[in-house]
Amino acid sequence: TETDTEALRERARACLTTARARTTLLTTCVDEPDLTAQHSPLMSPLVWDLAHIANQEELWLLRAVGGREAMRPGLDSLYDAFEHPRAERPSLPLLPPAEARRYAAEVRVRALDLLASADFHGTRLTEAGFAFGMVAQHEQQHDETMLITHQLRRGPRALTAPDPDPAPPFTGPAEVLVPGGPFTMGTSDEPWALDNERPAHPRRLAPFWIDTVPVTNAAYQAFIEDGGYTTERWWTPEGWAHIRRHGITAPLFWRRDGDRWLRQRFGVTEPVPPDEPVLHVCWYEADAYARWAGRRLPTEAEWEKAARHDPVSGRSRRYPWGDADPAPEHANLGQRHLRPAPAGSYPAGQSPLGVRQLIGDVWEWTASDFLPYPGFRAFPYKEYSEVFFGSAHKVLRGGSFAVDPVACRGTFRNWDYPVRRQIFSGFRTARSEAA
Ligand code: AVJ
Ligand code: FE
Repeated sequence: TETDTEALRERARACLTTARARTTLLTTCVDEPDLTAQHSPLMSPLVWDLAHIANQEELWLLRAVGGREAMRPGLDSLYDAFEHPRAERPSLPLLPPAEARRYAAEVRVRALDLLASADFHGTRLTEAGFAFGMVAQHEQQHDETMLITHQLRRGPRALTAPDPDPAPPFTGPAEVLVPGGPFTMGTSDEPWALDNERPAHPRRLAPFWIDTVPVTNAAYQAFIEDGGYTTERWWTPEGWAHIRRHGITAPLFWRRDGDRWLRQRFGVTEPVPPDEPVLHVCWYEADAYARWAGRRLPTEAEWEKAARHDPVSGRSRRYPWGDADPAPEHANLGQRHLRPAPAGSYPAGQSPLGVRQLIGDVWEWTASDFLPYPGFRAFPYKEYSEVFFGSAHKVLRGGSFAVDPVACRGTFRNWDYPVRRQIFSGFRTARSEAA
């Protein structure tokens, strides 16, 4: 209806504006040399992300939707993520910070202009404002990427945010039984869901147990202290070879100090907080911990069933708490805190079966490779998802404290190499009921 269209138009405008406020903060809280420097070969200079955000907005909104000409010929190639790997980007003739800001602002003025009159019922790209939602999600995803760059950057603190509320240690049941049987995975009716989340399709799972809360630093420390990193049998052959080759003995950013662990976070060193979900572990570490604990990582389908399945109605919810958009009482999202909340936080955000913190706090590694759902169709470009399908990438679910609600849903799928740990990654474990 017309009201729905106007509500989506307003939502798109609000999401684009929220994203830009975040981008602006992340690119003005450090000096110019820090914007053009490469803080890690794994990451782009911040100024690349800024102009890439604008270039994608120009490509998908101004040109694909609006039919406009390129604003500055030559930019597309500089900011094409596939043409230039991250390590190469600092040596490109990138727009200097002031130019990148001007370009981003010019694109945005025109994009909002276009949004005001765009037909939301025309093509698949404009249906329900999809392209605008996609561009807002893209900017927020790069805002998370830029926050990772900030975490890797050395030097004094540049960003601050209030800490999450303290919470008493979680004393509920350690695990929850998810009944076997069918559930609906993925979505066909979430207007801004990306291609890899589609279509909705039935899955049948055996009953399984899943951790009520993400694995904490205290639990992970027990694995370390029990010789987890020096005991080959907990690791896959690839994982074992990887930690040996790179001398990995603890999560990234952890450092031993006498008999305690310290952690560096956004320019501040602090003791590792025991009740917080563990962060900055790679898939191999998550997998080894689970084996040590006599458990395993949940599959992607198990994670989604735990997060979305309502055993009373049998239907799948948008979020663990229901169909309402995320609010602060549901989950730790949107960089309003720069750390995960203590395990057991956000009871209002728990699933019908009582599983907590599935959304927000830490991305959760799953056992699954990133593969297309039955009936998958690449849209609007095959470089968004399709080129990444296969056994090289593992799926992460649920979103971290660094993810904005617009880029986080019960169906949202993230993926990365199993060695990655600069990302805001943690995990929870599971076991089959029969075991
Ligand atoms: C979905 C987070 C893996 O950062 O590579 C950004 C998102 N795609 N620009 C990535 C993305 C294109 C993507 N991840
Ligand atoms: Fe991108």
